[in-house]
Amino acid sequence: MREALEKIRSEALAAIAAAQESAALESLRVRYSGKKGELTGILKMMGKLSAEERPKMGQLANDVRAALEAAFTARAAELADRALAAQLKSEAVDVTVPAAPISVGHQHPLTIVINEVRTIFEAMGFETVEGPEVEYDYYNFEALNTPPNHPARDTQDTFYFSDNMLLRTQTSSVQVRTMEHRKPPIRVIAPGRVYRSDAVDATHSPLFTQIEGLAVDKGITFTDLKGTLDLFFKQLYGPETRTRFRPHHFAYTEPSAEMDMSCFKCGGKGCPMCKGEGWIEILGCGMVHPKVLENCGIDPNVYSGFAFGMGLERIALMRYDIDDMRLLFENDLRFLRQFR
Ligand code: 2NL
Repeated sequence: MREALEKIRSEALAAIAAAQESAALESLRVRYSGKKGELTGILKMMGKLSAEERPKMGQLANDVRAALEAAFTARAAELADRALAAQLKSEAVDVTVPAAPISVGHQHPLTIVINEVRTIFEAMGFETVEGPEVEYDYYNFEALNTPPNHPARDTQDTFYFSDNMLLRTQTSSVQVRTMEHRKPPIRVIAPGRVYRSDAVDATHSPLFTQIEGLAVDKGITFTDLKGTLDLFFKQLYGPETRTRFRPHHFAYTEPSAEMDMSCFKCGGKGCPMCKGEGWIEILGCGMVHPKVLENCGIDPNVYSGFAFGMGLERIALMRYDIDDMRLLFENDLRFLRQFR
C-alpha cells in the first residue's frame, strides 16, 4: 500500500507539473483526488490493514493528499498567471498612437447665406415660417391675384402634377397660408426651395432658393418697406451700401418696385461686377395688393402690408465670388470645402 501511495504521489506530481492548461489540470484533479479518484480507491482498502499499519498508512495518505492539493493550487495559479499574461499581450493597445482624424462637416454656402439673412430679419422682429414645396395652384397663384391666363402659370414655366397641384414657383404660398391662420400684426420671412421650368446654365436652375418677406399691420406704408430693406442690405453688405427703388409690376403688389443696391465691389463707380452700372438688381417688392389681403381674410380697409422676394443663389454667388450657379448644386466636396 505504501508503494501504491508513493506511486500515486510521484505520478500525480509529475503530471501536475506537466499540465499546460487549466482544463487539463482539472481532469488530473478528478483523476487523482476526486471522489472516485485513485487516492480514494486506495483509502477504501484501509479496512484490510492491521491495527498497527492503519494509522501509519492513514498518515501517509493524508500527506499525499495534502501534497497533491498544494501542487494543484500552485499549478493552477501559475497557469492563470500565464493565461493572463498571454491575454494582456495579445490584447495590448498602444494608447499613444494618434487617433484617426474625424471628418467634421460644415454648412453649404447657401445655408450660410440663408442663416445670415434669417439672423438679420429675426433681429428686426421677423419670424421664419416654412410650408410645402408641392403646393395647390390656389396658394401659389390664385390667392396671389395671378389670373388663370397669366404667363407665369404657363405649363412651359411651371411644373404641374395635375390641374391644381404644382411645385411652388415662389414661397409667397407660405405667406398666404400664414395670413389665413394668423391675425395681424404679421412679420414673417419664408425661405425655401422653389421651382421653375428653366434650362440649366451658369445663371439659371429649375430649382433655386428664395426668401420672401411679409409685414402686415395697421398703418404699414411704402416707407416701412424702404426702411426695412435698406437696413437689411446695410447689415448684409456693410453700412456704406445704398439702395434705390424703380417702379415695376407684380400681380400681387400695388404699387410694385424692383430694388437695386449699390455695387459692393466698386461702391457705385461702375465695374465689371455691375457691368459699369454702379447698381445691382437684387429683389422685387411692393405693397400687398388689397385683393391678396382680402383673399386671406384680412380687411384691406383696416390693414396694409409690404412684401418682397429675392433669389438667394445670386446673393451667395456674389458674396463668395462664384461665377457659376451649377457649382452650388453639384455637391463637389473639393468646391464646398472652400466655405468652411
Ligand atoms: C421676385 C419678386 C416678390 C412678393 C414677392 C408677396 C407675397 C405676398 C403678397 C404679396 Cl403673400 N407679395 N411676395 C412681392 C413682390 C415681389 O418677389 O423677383 N421674386 C423672385
